[in-house]
Amino acid sequence: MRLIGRYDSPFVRRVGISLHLLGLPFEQLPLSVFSEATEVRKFSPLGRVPVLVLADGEVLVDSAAILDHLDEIAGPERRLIPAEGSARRQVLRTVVTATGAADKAIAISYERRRPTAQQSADWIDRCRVQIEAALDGLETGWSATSRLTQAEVTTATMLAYVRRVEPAIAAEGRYPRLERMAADCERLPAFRACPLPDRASVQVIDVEKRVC
Ligand SMILES: N[C@@H](CCC(=O)N[C@@H](CS)C(=O)NCC(=O)O)C(=O)O
Repeated sequence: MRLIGRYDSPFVRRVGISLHLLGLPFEQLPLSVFSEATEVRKFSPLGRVPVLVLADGEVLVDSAAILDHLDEIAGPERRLIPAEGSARRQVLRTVVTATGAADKAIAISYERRRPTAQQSADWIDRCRVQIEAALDGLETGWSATSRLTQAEVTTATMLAYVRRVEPAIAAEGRYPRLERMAADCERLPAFRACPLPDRASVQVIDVEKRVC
């Protein structure tokens, strides 16, 4: 399988980490949706990542659809979103809250790519309020589980991305339960295999306007 996209995207990163957790071998094609948009569109007409190209050439787009397929391959014991019942609903509730927050952080990041005079402070504030509401809800309702699920993977990757785009929102100590959970996740081999670019390289990427 081939995963298209870079780990500066929380959506690509959650797919890469899930592939590692499930022990599914893949190679990554780290195309940028900006500087390599033409290449990305050859796989996905929308020009968005992640894209997963299966061994037989079938192309899956959108992280939720990709993860759904990976869970199907993994089978009932290993899948990262439980197959049914309240456990499934609980994980999905967390996942959609976390992906919603990631969407809003990406919206801020994209707003900042526009010429300074055209950026809307109101829009950025609106997104910030939405991210904070999502994080508040996740923090309040967080309860540790005995086994890693997509709830942890998606929340931890979202938190890392929010920290990079809007460090003040996720300042240390503000969301202690989420911080502890994310720190535990980031130590796992699957997370370490899919690192967010470090701050120094991010600045270089930002200058080149190649950041997600
Ligand atoms: N709902 C999509 C969101 C993916 C997404 O927002 N990808 C960003 C990268 S972080 C992207 O491709 N942006 C380029 C664009 O939207 O033009 C998913 O879960 O895969």
